[in-house]
Amino acid sequence: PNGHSHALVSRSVIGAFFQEPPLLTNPFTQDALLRAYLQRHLPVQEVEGDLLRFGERIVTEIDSLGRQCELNPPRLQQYDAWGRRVDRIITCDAWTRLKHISAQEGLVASGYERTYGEWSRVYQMSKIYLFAPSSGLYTCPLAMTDGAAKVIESLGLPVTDVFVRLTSRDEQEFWTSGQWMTERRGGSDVSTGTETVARRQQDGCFKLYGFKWFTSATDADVTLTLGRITDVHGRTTPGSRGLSLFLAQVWDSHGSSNGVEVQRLKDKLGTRQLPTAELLLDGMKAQLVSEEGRGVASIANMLTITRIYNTVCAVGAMRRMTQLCREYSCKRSVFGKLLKDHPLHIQTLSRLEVETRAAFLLMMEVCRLLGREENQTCTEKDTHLLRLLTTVAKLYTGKQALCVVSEGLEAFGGQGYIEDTGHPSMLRDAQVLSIWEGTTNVLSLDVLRSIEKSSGSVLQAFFTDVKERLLAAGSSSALRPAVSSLQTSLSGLMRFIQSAATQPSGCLELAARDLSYSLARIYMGALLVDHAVWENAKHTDVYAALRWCEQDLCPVVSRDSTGCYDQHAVAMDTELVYDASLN
Ligand code: UCC
Ligand code: FAD
Repeated sequence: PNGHSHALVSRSVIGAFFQEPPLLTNPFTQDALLRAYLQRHLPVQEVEGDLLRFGERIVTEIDSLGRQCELNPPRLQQYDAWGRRVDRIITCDAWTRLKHISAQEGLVASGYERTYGEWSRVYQMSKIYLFAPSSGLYTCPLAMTDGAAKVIESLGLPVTDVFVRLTSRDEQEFWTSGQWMTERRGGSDVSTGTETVARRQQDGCFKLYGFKWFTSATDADVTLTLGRITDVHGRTTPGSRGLSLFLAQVWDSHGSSNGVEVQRLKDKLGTRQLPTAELLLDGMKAQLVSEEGRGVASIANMLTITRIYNTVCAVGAMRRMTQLCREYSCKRSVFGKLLKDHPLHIQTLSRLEVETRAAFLLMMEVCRLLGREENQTCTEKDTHLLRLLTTVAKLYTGKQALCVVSEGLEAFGGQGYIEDTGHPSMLRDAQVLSIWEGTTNVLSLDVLRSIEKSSGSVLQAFFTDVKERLLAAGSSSALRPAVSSLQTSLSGLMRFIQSAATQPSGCLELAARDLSYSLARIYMGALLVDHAVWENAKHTDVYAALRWCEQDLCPVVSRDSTGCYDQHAVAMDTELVYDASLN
């Protein structure tokens, strides 16, 4: 009898207001900087058309597949019903579909077809950048696949069949690769940490025995991995000189493993879409693909590619977050007006936009340099810059992505924290970007390695390039404050490096992270200025450059003045950190 009043009550409890959610629309059309960059450097209609179409496919098909991968994470079936060990990694259909789409779209292939000559990597990475935030982390196997193809190509390995599969556009033929470097003793310190041994077989192949502690996308068809070759007495050479690089097929066509036991799948904070496993190698048949003892140097080609992908995915995440925040600000009304009409909110979004733009331009510059290297159009300066900036970009954008994504979540208020909006997974996934493929500190030390190994030529290339870009902007009065602060920072950096060269080597090591940040901020500033002086640039490009250059561009100089790189600071840092435990 009181059904009517129930309806009223339930309506009054639920309320009539429902917030419109942020909508994903074509990420290519929404990306003014990407379009401007391509218009400036690669104004090819075919490229624009392909990205426009691909952007639409991301909205209508790919984004929901990526989400399904998050909701249906991989499982490990270790035994069959009859007790046989099977070690089957079961992934969802959406994961397989993303593999097929990756092949169809030539996400790896286009890097090797080189249709656009030295701009081929820019084209390929533009697609990866659009794809990444919707891809359910399928970019991870793609990164390693591209890295493996790069190793095969650069070392001229006689494994054409594998190369063809890794770079195939045919979804049935397409293979992915793993990258197994980390063992329990060390993921950074690979040369001490690798205990896997490789025993030579009579047919010239090797069998590998060891334990790989982190292996992502373990459903990969092949893998590159490191091991120590035993001599006739079963002994191995310690350190980096004892490591060699191997290529192995992981599963055969029936899904049986090649001497690999999957110990367990990792239970991770994020990257849940991705099967990451601990593997026992118990006689995995493998082919030696480097000179004996040149394993680390040989896998470095793979690291270059995977670190560039890391950067591309970091910037992709930042751009997706800013796009969604912008969209939401036009729908969410608070205190009587839309978020977009609250200047403080827009100032917050504008800061995220500046970070994203700076990161984007650095990412594109690294991709451009990679494309030049692969098309033999690289100058010596380009080669040095590629070596340095690959590392600098990975370490800096990994950290930026986490900050931008975190701040972006706040822009949705409480909804940013709610699982089924899909936003929290962006934060979880951003956290890994500064850990895998080399942590921030380890990569900062790699920056030092690249400088030392080139006897400073890498730094020389950096200074020359920044100066050239600033010189070209010299006549712009609007940009003068940015140019001037970049020049001051550059001189300070030069003085710091000259003085550090006379200090004990520990000083430079202590300064490595701040030095890397300084290189990143100065270079990003120079790129923003360079973009802003382009004849078709907008006044917002000038504004972005000015805003970027207002921050401390050279923390290594400001921190040095506090004495934080001298030996006394080491002792004090130690006391501070272990304050409680030293009592
Ligand atoms: O984390 C991983 C996969 C995650 C999933 C994939 C995600 C892809 C992104 C997708 C985003 C969604 S795989 C594990 C990654 N692991 C690392 O990155 C290791 C971090 N540790 C380092 O980078 C260390 O610095 C080591 C391992 C490279 C240090 O090894 P060594 O043997 O102690 O170092 P050495 O002796 O300094 O270097 C040995 C040789 C040298 O060459 P030669 O012998 O000719 O003098 C170095 O110059 O290797 C060369 N080398 C390099 N060359 C070392 N690093 C590099 C480099 N970065 N570029 C060029
Ligand atoms: P450690 O080396 O023990 O580092 C601990 C801390 O010490 C870090 O903060 C580091 O910055 C710092 N540190 C280390 N050395 C120095 C130094 N010299 N100076 C100053 N600070 C230092 N690995 C693979 O090989 N293949 C994979 O597919 C793979 N997938 C992964 C997937 C996920 C989700 C994760 C989280 C990791 C994966 N890894 C993979 C492993 C990853 O590459 C390593 O975890 C990473 O390189 C760090 O190594 P570690 O864990 O041994 O840390």
